[in-house]
Amino acid sequence: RNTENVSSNILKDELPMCPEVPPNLGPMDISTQIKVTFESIISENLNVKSGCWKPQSCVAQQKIAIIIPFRDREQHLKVWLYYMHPFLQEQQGNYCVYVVEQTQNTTFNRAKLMNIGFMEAGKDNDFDCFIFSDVDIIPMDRRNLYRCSKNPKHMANSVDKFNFQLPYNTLFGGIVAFSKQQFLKVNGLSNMFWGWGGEDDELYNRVVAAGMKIERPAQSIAKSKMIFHLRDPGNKGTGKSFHLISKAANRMSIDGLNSLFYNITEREEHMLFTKITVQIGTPE
Ligand code: UD2
Ligand code: MN
Repeated sequence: RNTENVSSNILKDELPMCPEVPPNLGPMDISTQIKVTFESIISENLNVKSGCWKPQSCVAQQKIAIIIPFRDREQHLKVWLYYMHPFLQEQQGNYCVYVVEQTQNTTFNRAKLMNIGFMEAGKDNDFDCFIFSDVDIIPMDRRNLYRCSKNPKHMANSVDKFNFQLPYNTLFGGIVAFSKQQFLKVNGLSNMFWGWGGEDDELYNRVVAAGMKIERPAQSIAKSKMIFHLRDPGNKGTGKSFHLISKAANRMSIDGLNSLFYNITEREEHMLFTKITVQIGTPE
């Protein structure tokens, strides 16, 4: 038994590091209209276990947790999983997928779900990198690397919904990547954004207030599609967020990861993702 361990360790040590830029990446065709079942996606991704995968031929440079805030978007989740498992594998990522689901019938709070994903994934593994993605955005080019950088990275800067342009310079929604240190530095996101909008702009202000810059991939490789949808019933915009956004720097140290309360009601390990269902309360 001891010798086995030793030899497998040696084998592991002999694996080279994966290259910084994985080989042979390029554009891909995607259709957001595809009809797939969980069973068919599982059968095409048998190497994925509890939502996790890592390359066998090299040692990945980062351990990545992908966090998806979620409620009642099953069709979108299927499309996302169908495209993204092969995509992340082509990129030689060492990754796990977490779906953080808010329990029904309360106002949606995307930011809080993202904070919870960070905390809960961190209990499973020492992840280096956290990529927060909407369930409805699929990149169209494998060169858009799902990796963390020296600065927090905004990866959805060329979405079809906005004609592949950045609608405004401080947009920070859709997909963002933070190293563990970067996310801790901004104390995560505000927990105070109930309903649609503003939480991403507030996060942008936190990053700036913490003295960091934002990176974006080149627009030519960042093209992505958002699956068409209407505004969800439990996610109406409140219109009250401007004040909160502008005061991000003042609140950053007291509103975020260190003021986060929630109850996990269920944790399910599916083949393609871990699902964490949480009660997060309601706006006062
Ligand atoms: C924009 C941003 C998004 C977020 C949002 C405002 C881009 C490309 N996207 O998206 O990141 O800042 O504005 O909050 O900039 N969700 C559910 N169930 C719900 C409601 C939301 O699963 O009932 C999740 C899901 O992952 C969804 C995400 O929250 O993709 C954002 O909600 P949205 O898609 O309705 O918002 P959208 O498209 O305006
Ligand atoms: Mn959307």
